[in-house]
Amino acid sequence: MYQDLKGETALVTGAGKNSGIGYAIARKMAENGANVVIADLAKTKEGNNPLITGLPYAIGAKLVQPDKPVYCVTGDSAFGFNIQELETAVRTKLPVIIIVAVDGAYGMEKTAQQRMFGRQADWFGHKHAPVRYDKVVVAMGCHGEYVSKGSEIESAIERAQSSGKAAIVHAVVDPVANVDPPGN
Ligand SMILES: Cc1ncc(C[n+]2csc(CCOP(=O)(O)OP(=O)(O)O)c2C)c(N)n1
Ligand SMILES: [Mg+2]
Repeated sequence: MYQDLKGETALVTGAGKNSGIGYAIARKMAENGANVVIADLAKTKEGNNPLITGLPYAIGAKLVQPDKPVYCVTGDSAFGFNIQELETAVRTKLPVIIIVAVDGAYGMEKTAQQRMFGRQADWFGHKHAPVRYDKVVVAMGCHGEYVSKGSEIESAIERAQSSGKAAIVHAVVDPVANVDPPGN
């Protein structure tokens, strides 16, 4: 996937600076010559890294670079903040590809709790009910893909690209591994 994205436009967001998966991909893509924007680093004036930036920034990037593929890698909670912006993408015919890392949780909060209270303490206040984002977005006029293995993601992205629609790849990630992701 990293090689395939060489030279293409990408926009990465996720979950603040700790979003390991998003940042690992971003770094690799930048090494391969892609234009990478880390949307999470768009700080508010209070200095926070807001979760909500990925999808709207992807739509904006596609607006100014309509001939280049635009990808956004985001956590599931971050995506849930403003999933309704997909209506904008559909209405304005901007086929962005959003890869949603689904651990069913505010994963980075688990990382923070672990740091503060230790691994043996129970995690709290982080879980979501299960949501099939690939199905939700079809009802909004998008293309949806579901992947549960790394080997499936490349073909899912290809199908998303050829759909010509704004597309979501619901990518299942291991919720335990996501507490200590590779880019962390
Ligand atoms: C607007 C906003 N609210 C809260 C936070 C604090 N925060 C940082 S990461 C995070 C959890 C993100 O979860 P998710 O997007 O699912 O990514 P994961 O860590 O699970 O991969 C939260 C709540 C934030 N950065 N921005
Ligand atoms: Mg998550």
